[in-house]
Amino acid sequence: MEKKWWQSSVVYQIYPRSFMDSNNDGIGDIIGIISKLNYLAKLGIDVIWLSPVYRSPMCDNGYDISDYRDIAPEYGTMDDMERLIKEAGLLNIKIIMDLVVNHTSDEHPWFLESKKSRDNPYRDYYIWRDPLEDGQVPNDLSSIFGGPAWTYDETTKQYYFHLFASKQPDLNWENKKVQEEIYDMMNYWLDKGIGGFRMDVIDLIAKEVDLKITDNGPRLHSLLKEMNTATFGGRDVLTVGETWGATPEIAKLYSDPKRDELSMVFQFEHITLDWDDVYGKFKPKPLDLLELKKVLSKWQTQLTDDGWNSLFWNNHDLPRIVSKRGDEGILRVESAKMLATLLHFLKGTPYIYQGEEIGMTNVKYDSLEDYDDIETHNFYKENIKNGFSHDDMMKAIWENGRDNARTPIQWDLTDNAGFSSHTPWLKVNSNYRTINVAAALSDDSSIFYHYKRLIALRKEMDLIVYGDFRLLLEEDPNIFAYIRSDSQNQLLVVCNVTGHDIPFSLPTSISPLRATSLITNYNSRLLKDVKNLRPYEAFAYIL
Ligand code: TEU
Ligand code: CA
Repeated sequence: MEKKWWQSSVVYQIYPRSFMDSNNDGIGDIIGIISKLNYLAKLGIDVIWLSPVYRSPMCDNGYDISDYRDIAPEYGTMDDMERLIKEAGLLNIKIIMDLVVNHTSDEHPWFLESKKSRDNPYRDYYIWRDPLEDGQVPNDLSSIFGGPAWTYDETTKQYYFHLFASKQPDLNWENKKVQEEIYDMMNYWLDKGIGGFRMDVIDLIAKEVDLKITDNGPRLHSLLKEMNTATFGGRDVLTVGETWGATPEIAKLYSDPKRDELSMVFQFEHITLDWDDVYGKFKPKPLDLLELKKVLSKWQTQLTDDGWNSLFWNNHDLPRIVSKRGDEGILRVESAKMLATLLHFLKGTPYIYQGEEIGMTNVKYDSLEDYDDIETHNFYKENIKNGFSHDDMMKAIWENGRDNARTPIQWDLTDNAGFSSHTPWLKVNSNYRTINVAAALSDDSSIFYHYKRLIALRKEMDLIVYGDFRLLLEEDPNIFAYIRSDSQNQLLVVCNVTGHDIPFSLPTSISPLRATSLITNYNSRLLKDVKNLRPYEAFAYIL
């Protein structure tokens, strides 16, 4: 397999609204990001995935775009954006843009035209259907944000289709003109020198609503091939698709280099293991650690040369990993480092979500009003109707709500965590006086420096990027251990995924005698002396 720059890269996701506010209006912005580029360079990342900064009414914080070729005024100007690309470039950091093309905002000029009349030239840019005879919705498809996927429009007496909020009408990808408009827009951004795209819910674009197929529609991969040819195909960029419905087989269709589609996809099997089959993340169930281990290692062994993995615990839709799979209390630092170690030595491209590198935690607002997220509010209403209690819903929101990831970055211990001198759009987590970037930077043993070291090791050792993966201690629910190997070296990674002391014995096939320690979250020992693992202990040795 030909080597690619994005295979040895580490990506850092920025959610602009919450990163850094430069003009003190309480909202993060592009100039704020520019002011923190040196911090990111110090961490050592290669790529920024920038969540949407396009013009938008912000019903879903920018995932509802009303102009793909302009910047939201609260985030800055096109000049700011070009400056960001340029200044990041000077630090060898590429910017990848969020490509949200399953839907637009209902305030996009295309939709404003489309809804004017049934014979408007833009009518077919979206998906319109007649009501059933009794006036009912065309079918029973539902929105991912709750409620029906159809909204009635009085002017033309038809329903339009939306897999997310009613303010996010789905584009009709069967229309050639839609395809051409999107490809033009992608080239517009590529010409500005961006490093690629993260493609929002890309597995939904080939939907066939009349057949009630929403993800992985029959024409999906031919569409992506066409997109590749029309846009980024000839350029050396990173493309990553968000694909909730991907299995390893499907992931290979996207990421097999021979197929000319995408670089890689985000799969979510390790994320949804503790979601309820019917109510999803708002009715979480206990996690079986052995299952988590099986899923992570399955993806490692099934995507080898004919595909590429992305590696992530977090993004702007998911709860903070240290709260979810570690300990946000007394063992916060140890557990955050363990989770980082476990992930960063796997084969694939690691993604760090802003704040993860300092171990930011979930937030627990007492009042529903303090939450901003549209998904949280919609599901609160819907589930209360379905008989959930207020307390159960609040508990589920505290555990899995999207605002956990969206609280402002905690830069220091001054007011509003140094994010802004104005009250921020979403309340800062009250633990900011102890958990913040300034504190992390001034402590050699902080989570930040552990991430920095993991990133640096990836640059030094090809084995971490390309080595084969082999799971050890397969049936052990408490220990996640694996070997990465190439023709010259072997790397052993051992993680205690629990908060308890766990007895440990090395598989007899491995000799500890020449092992040299690479990284640990406690003090290092000779491998042959390790007879137990301390709570959340994680280490790696070169054998
Ligand atoms: O997310 C797609 C998606 O289906 C889930 O993230 C969903 O929001 C939910 O968390 C599952 O329970 C993408 C974006 O990442 C998200 O922020 C957007 O709201 C969504 O698409 C619509 O663009
Ligand atoms: Ca601002």
